[in-house]
Amino acid sequence: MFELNGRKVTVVGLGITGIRLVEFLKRTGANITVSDVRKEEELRDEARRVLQFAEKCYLGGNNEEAYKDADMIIISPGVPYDLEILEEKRKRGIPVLGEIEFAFRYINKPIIGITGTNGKTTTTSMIGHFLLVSGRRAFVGGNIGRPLIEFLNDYDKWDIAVVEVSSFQLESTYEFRPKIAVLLNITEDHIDRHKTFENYRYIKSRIFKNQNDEDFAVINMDDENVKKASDGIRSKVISFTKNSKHLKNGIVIFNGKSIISYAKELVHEYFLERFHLRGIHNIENLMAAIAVNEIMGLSRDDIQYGIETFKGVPHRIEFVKEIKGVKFYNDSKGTNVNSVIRAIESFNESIILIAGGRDKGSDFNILKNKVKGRVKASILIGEARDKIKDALCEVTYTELAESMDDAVKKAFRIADPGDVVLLSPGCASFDMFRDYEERGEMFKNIVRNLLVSEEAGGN
Ligand code: UMA
Repeated sequence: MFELNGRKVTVVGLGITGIRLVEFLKRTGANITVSDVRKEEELRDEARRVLQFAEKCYLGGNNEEAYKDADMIIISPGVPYDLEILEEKRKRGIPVLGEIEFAFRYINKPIIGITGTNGKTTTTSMIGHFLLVSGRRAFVGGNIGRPLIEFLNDYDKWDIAVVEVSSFQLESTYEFRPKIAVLLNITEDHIDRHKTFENYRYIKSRIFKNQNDEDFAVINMDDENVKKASDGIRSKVISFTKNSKHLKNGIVIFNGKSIISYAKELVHEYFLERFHLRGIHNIENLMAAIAVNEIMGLSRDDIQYGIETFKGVPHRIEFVKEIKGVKFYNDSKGTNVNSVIRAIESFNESIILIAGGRDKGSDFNILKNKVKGRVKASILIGEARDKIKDALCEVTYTELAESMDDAVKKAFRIADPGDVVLLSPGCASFDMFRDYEERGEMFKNIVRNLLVSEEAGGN
């Protein structure tokens, strides 16, 4: 914990993380400086409101003055870790912490950290749901859209923090030590920021770095990269797998119909008939969630109740509406190539895929095999649309669209009754939208109004 009264603290980035940081810092008596490359008018209202708490504000660029004399610098996840000015401050011994690291130093309660390339949000929500329905006072946050620093606003309200942790956040951790760390899977993502896949995998492994034999690691033993990233860790390992029938200290699928846990002395069976989520990847997420909640001491019946009452998360293969026999699904959170593969695998129906957005240096050729025979058309949007078209045009019909509205209408015209229209972009949203949530909400609104606008002859 830091004594911040009167200390000069620079907050870099005034998105949701920066806003919550400034609110917290104000209560500590710190002397706050804020910096954001956006101009004041480009900030959201809440960010403009907290500017009044700052002694100094540097907006519209990355001004070196913002860092001058700082005793500590706290960065938002979207701020590149290797900015020159930050490197220079580190060299001079000034602490440069990510928000997760900073918040962690103030939290003396168990933290469950969930990372992986895909499934983090669903698994985090599932773990939180199981804990909450069993009566535990769980804070659910992190990369899921609610910064961990918010925990501190109501410290006494929570007994435990369930935190989705991204590679952007892990990159700037030093002492962060979750009581239970979950690593779901590692496939290529964020190469534009982390430069190489090996570096990305190394950053993911940091979730285990400070754990010791009193802590737990929940890992996917079917994923070679997860195994590499968890090699030599000191915590107690609970594995999960879809390929083995029995696993000492682990969780397995039984006949595709139930999950058996050998994690504790008592063997438990969990039934899947009333599990609402599609796709084998969600069974993997569920196995991880079961492992965590068994470690947390939840009863078998509480966990089974959680399985039956969890309805999924918005923007993750979220059913929107059925129109004239065509089902529309919103997977706007599918921001990398592998999540598109997982989404496609979740359907037996023929798919019209809406994809595209800002490329993160991905190889879309990986999609070819999955798309072939399953995706009857792909409608492509955003900056990456030509690159995706080049990758997919041999294996499916492709069409370019100018906007989300245009894409949805084109997809609907191609679709036959019984088909699925799936928005699973495989890209970041920032070329056309504020974030993936805005993209998903827009998709849902267009779908909900589709018949009305089509009948009015709208285009
Ligand atoms: N900014 C600068 N300088 C820079 C870069 C950005 O000043 O060099 C400013 C931007 O102008 C902007 C602010 O920083 O005003 C945005 O900060 P941010 O990108 O960290 O966004 P937040 O709103 O604080 O949201 C962040 C996470 N965003 C990113 O990692 C990009 C959210 O994850 C997270 O939910 C939130 O903190 C709470 O923890 C989003 C995400 O896309 C969902 N995450 C990536 C992913 O899931 O793939 C990692």
